[in-house]
Amino acid sequence: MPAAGPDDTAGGRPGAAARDGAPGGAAQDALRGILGAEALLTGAACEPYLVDQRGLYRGRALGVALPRSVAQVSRLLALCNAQRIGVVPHGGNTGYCGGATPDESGRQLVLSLARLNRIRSVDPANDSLIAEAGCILAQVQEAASQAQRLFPLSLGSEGSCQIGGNLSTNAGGTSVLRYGMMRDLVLGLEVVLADGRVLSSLSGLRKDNTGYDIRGLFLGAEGTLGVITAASLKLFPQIASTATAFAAVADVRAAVTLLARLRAASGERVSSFELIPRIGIELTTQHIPGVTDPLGASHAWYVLCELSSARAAEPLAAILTEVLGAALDDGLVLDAALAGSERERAALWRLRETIPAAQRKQGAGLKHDISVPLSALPEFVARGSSWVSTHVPGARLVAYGHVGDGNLHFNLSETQGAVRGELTARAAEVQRALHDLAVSLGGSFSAEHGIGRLKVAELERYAPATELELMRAVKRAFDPHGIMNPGKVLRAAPADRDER
Ligand code: 2HG
Ligand code: ZN
Repeated sequence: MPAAGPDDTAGGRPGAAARDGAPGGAAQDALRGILGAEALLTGAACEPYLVDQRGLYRGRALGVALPRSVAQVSRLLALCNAQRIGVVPHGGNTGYCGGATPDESGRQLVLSLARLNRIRSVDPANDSLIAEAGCILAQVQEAASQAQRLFPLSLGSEGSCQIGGNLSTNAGGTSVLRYGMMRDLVLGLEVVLADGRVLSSLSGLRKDNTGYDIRGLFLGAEGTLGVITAASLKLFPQIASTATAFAAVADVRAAVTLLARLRAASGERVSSFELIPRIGIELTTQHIPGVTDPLGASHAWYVLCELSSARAAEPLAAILTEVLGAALDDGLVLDAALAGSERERAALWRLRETIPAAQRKQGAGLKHDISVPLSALPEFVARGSSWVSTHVPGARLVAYGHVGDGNLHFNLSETQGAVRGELTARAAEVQRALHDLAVSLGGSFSAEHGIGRLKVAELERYAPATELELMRAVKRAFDPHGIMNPGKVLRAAPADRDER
């Protein structure tokens, strides 16, 4: 599906040279006037910004802007809006759906937020901090920790993903079960609108019932409504004790039951509950140096579960041992190991967090980021696995993820020695079957990775017509000329095209 350009009929207006595929000299000069020459990359220097991390898309760009201030972002957007230049906000480039990659026209401007990377303030008494969009997630976690607080968002890519990207994609990760997704961790935003106006609500209020939640619209909008430049984020008490276990479970239903038992026994102490299939251990021990199998015998399914508390004197290990012991007696759990040290805990998490990297090393793969109500998860896995083994017998199912959130990465990997390209050639058919199944069980075809460019057609297929209509109306209201991340989340609607 072609990505929609911001404006294809603007010949004669400023910026037309850029749109016509010429080097865009006038537009580039104007951008340099705002940013300074060194902050506009052109030519080969743009290369790292033109490909998404999965290698699904390769675009071209008019340039890559690296503004240092919100004022520069504002002037830059005002210029792009006037000249109908599409703007593609770009964070740590760790997204899964191509949301930060420009299209192939060479007419779009990549807007990197990397230099807006200050922690503006920390307010421990209000349990909040203000971070600029280009801050790396780990930098935000560190700033919280220095104030004896916790910023709980936790992702495999936390050493390189940027907070602006986390906000724009409403990132999830491994502690959603306890703390919610990125949307739940935000108190306020600073956003530059398509026409350059700046919206700011960074005062860190927890209560502010004053009309529509305009701010909320930018979370998960993937830069299609405006550019988030800073956010006021919620902080929590620091974790003082944890207990982590790796347990083999009888099946997926047993995993769901175990989670319920752990929750009941520990109150709000379950912070992570991740499902790992046998192949997750095989792939990581084979491809990732230093990863070992935590249990002796081989089992079909495992969970990595963690209890944590802000109180040091909490008997978390005792609770975990007791619940796992009872589950062993009942046949829900087949074997289990508790992490006896921080080093052992880190090793368990390394196993979990390197599954995507190990899957990449294995060869081509297909990814499905589905969610269903927890009660339907065993049925989804049973029916999905059976569909895969019947229809794609040559592939290996690598289904893992955030069981506690009803979210699985129901991925497929090419078997070693498979004919190159055979699995990827069937991507559309496999995706259709698995997404249809998730939706038929009341679930979602995109639980935590967003829409980007990859799932625009899926959104059109599964979103209720009224919702799509409203989304398009919101897009028109915020971005009447369609310059903000064109072709991501929504394809340009016919009405938008007429207007141009
Ligand atoms: C994870 O949970 C990430 O590890 C990546 O969301 C999932 O690679 C994937 O499919
Ligand atoms: Zn995930």
